[in-house]
Amino acid sequence: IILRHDLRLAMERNELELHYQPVIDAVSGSWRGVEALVRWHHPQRGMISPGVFIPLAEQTGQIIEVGRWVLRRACEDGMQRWREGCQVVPAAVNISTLQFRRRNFVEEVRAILAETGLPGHLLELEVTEGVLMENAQETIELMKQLRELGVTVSIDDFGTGYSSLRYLRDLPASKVKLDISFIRDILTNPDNMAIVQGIITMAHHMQLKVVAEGVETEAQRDDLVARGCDLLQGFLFSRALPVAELDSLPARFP
Ligand code: G
Ligand code: G
Ligand code: MN
Ligand code: NA
Repeated sequence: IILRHDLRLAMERNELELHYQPVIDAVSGSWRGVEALVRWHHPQRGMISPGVFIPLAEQTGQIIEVGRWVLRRACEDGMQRWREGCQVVPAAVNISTLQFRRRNFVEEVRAILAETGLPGHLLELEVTEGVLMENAQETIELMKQLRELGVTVSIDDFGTGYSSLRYLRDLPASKVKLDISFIRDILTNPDNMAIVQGIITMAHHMQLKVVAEGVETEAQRDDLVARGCDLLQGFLFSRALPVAELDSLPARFP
């Protein structure tokens, strides 16, 4: 098992790494963004998935420190790529509910943007539906403040929570990300087909873009494109890669 102590050492020893998975335009195949996904390169245990240590960090409160590191690194990497004249697209960073809800979160984002020099429009934040359920009014206010910095917010794992669709209507978010579970059997499960189509129709009505995650096959991609999905992400295009390897990918996916 992983202990609080191990995670503290991991931070001190610089064992966390940030990888990036491209998000592409469903129609043109060109890059529209990247999602930053943290990894823990453990000296003995090898690569530890965030699915393992993020829940632990949330329990111990260390997610605040881990989250701050991720945010800063994503902004630094984006800025570095900009300076090097690489193709720069917005980076989406996952934000835990605890981190988002913390007093001064917006100030923290503002400070990191100022310190790294990254323009706010090159940063997106992904929050889950859980954030919406606790205090909708406060969430709307936070998102408006982030928007003033140029930073946009996406609703991650959409469709898995129990948030009211009414919240979505009132929310200054820019994208919803369809949960991977809907995509996995979209071609064989009529219920999932209907849910995905319903979310896309409703999101478009509210001026929100829809991102499908976990796209692994061309058949899934074709179905999502036909249903009007805007953006695609998944192993069909690329897994998450270290920042230095992003340039080995095509500028446009066929
Ligand atoms: O990359 P992978 O599929 O192993 O990610 C597993 C989970 O960990 C995903 O649900 C993802 O949202 C989450 N995750 C990855 N990176 C971060 C991060 O930097 N912060 C938070 N809060 N969650 C992350
Ligand atoms: O933030 P979120 O929980 O949505 O994180 C996305 C997760 O999905 C990451 O753990 C990432 O490694 C994983 N992932 C990305 N693309 C694919 C894919 O095509 N198939 C599967 N099974 N997982 C994927
Ligand atoms: Mn995500
Ligand atoms: Na997701």
